[in-house]
Amino acid sequence: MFTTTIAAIATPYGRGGISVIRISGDDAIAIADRIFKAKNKKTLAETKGFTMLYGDICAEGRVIDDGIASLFRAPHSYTGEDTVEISCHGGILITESVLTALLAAGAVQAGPGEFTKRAFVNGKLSLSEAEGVINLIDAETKDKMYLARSHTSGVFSREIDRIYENLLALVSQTYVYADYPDEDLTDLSVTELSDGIQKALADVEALLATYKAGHAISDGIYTVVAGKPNTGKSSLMNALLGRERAIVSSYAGTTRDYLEEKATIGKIFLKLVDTAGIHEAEDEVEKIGISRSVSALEKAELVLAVFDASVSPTEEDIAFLNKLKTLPIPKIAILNKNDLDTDCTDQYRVYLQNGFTGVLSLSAKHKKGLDELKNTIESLFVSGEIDYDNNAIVANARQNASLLQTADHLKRAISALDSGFTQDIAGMDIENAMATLAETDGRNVTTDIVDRIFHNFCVGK
Ligand SMILES: Nc1nc2c(ncn2[C@@H]2O[C@H](COP(=O)(O)OP(=O)(O)OP(=O)(O)O)[C@@H](O)[C@H]2O)c(=O)[nH]1
Ligand SMILES: [Mg+2]
Repeated sequence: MFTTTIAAIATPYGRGGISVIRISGDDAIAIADRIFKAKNKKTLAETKGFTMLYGDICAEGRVIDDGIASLFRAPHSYTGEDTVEISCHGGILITESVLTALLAAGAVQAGPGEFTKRAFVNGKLSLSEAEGVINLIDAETKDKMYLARSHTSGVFSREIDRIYENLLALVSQTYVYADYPDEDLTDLSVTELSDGIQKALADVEALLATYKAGHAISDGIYTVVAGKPNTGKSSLMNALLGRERAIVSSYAGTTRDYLEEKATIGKIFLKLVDTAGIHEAEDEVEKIGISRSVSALEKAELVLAVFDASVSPTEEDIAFLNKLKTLPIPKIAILNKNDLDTDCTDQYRVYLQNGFTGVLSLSAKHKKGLDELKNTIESLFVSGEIDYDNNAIVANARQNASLLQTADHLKRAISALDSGFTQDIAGMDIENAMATLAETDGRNVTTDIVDRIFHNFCVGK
């Protein structure tokens, strides 16, 4: 399917013990033989797959290093093509020289994710398994790593296949009906067909219900810490990060520009944004900072609204709080500085009765009450333990969108039967559902989507 043989450095750029340069394609073995001379005098061409040979690596007419060539013969390789992986010493110049020699010997430089794209196109991986590979590489939290592994090991793909097979069995019965409408050949009554579709819809909806957690684990939740100046937003940011990242001072207007950092909260992570205090400002720079705070709020998936509960609420607090109530996302009100004697928490609670997902009194400075805040945040997205080895979890917006379309088609099939249409009419909706379900895992997806997904990979993977 691919005419070129690609090569790329598969290990990170830098000094290290070993670097690996990968070559994949019809000419991979011949090209590797041009630069690699095994000590046992055998060429890779006359060596069987799954073999490692030790030998010299040649470039520019001389031996530049010695190393290992690992040979994988099609289809038994990551890409499904003939593949050679050359391990050399991990110096930047050595590694680049090996790659340059391979390019001179006939390979072309691989683009980002091209090895995995070939694996997908050659049927070695489903799309959700390939997406799992990039998440595994990108994982900075344990749960993102476990979820990615669940995808690379096919837990999600198998669930999609299972639902697909059930729909295929149903649709084949509707074909029998369509071909012989007057004969009593089909085993399925309308009620049984409707039950079967209901069951598939329940399976799809169960998957859709996992996206909230999958998104929080895999993508993180864009969370904005907002409030008036000096309420303790940056102190809260630092407390949640567990390090002194943002500048904290008693001067109102300390944070001028917004600051984004990742904070792990149990199984999920937040893309936590500290913002400039929102108020009527005169200063030009401050005005820009405040407008950035407002834009961040517009993108937010969760707001931590910080109030200084050591002083009574002002008109400005109440106006801000009422404005927040109009945002259609979860909001947690933080009544900060509860360590001070002048704790006015109860005065705030009067205004916070509706429209907030949670109201918590804490001290960001003294890191008191943070566990409750973390539990509240985590429980908005994840409840209980997650069985990554057995439960399929939707991990990205693309998968979710295909499943939403699948659910719509199935609902249409059910209402067709409810309205008295014949089985073959419902069958058309089931077929549409099968098409979008197949897209979820990469069958039927357009090349544009495939290109976009693999573009997010690193070169060499
Ligand atoms: N007593 C007490 N002081 C706090 C607490 N949290 C923050 N502060 C103090 O309040 C002041 C302002 O804190 P910051 O975290 O800089 O507040 P901010 O909301 O980021 O302020 P701006 O960036 O100016 O909008 C600092 O002097 C903090 O030490 C708290 O829980 N208790
Ligand atoms: Mg600040």
